[in-house]
Amino acid sequence: MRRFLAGFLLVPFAVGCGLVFGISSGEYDPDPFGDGGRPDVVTDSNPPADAPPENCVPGLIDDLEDDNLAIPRCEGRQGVWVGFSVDIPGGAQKFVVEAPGSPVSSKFAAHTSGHGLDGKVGMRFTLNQPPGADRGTYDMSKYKGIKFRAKAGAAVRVYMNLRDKNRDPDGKVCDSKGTCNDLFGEGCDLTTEWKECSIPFSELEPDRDAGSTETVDLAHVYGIDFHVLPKKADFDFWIDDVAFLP
Ligand SMILES: [Ca+2]
Repeated sequence: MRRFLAGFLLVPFAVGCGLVFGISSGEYDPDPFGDGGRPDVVTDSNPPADAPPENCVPGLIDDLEDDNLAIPRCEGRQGVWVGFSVDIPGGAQKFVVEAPGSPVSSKFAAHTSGHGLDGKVGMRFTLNQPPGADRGTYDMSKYKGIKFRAKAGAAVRVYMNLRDKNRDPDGKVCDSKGTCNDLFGEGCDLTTEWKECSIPFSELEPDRDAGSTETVDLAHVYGIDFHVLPKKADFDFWIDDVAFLP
C-alpha cells in the first residue's frame, strides 16, 4: 500500500535570522543558517513496514521498489525514511514514495517538494531502528562511501550527511563540544535528469568546523540525511538507489 505523508508547517516560530550566504559549486554547505541546535520537524508518524528478507541485496540500502518508507531488513540494517524541515510559518513540505523512480530501478523513488521553508529541508532514514524501537547505530566502516541516484525539479545542490554518534545528539557526545548536528557530509549538483552521485567517505566534512581533525565515526552511524537549502523558494527533488560504495 502506498504510504503518503504531507506536513504543513504552520506553527509560529521565530526564525533566527534572514542571512543568506552564497554557496559556490563544489563547496560544502557551510551551514549558513546556524540551525544545528534547533529540532527538525519530522513529517512521519507511521511505523515502517517490514520488507521481506528476500529483498536483501548486499550493499543496497534502499531502491524504494517496495513502495514503502521502510529500509529493507538486510545485512543488519532496518529503518525508516522521513521528511524533515525546520518550522517556518506558512511553509509546507510533502514527502512521499512515488512513481516513477530512476531509470535503473524504475518503479518508485523518494520524493520531497514544497515551498516557503528555510534552513535544511529534505529526507532522511535510519539504519538500525526496528519498528517501535529507538534508533541504534550501524557499522558501515567496511565500505568506502555512499552512492545514490537523484534528480530535481530545477537545478539544485543536494547534501548527503551521515548522522554519526559523535555529531547526532542521541550519541550524547557532542553536547560538550558544540558540534551537535554539525554533520559530516558532501554535496552533489542535481539537474532535472536522473544522475548518480558517488560520495567517498574520505570527502566528508562537517559544516561549521570544516578542517576539524575529527573524523566521522563510520562504525556508529544512526542514519543518512539528504537536504537542500531552499531559502524559502520552491524545492523539489528525488532520491533513489541508495547504496554503499564497496
Ligand atoms: Ca527505485
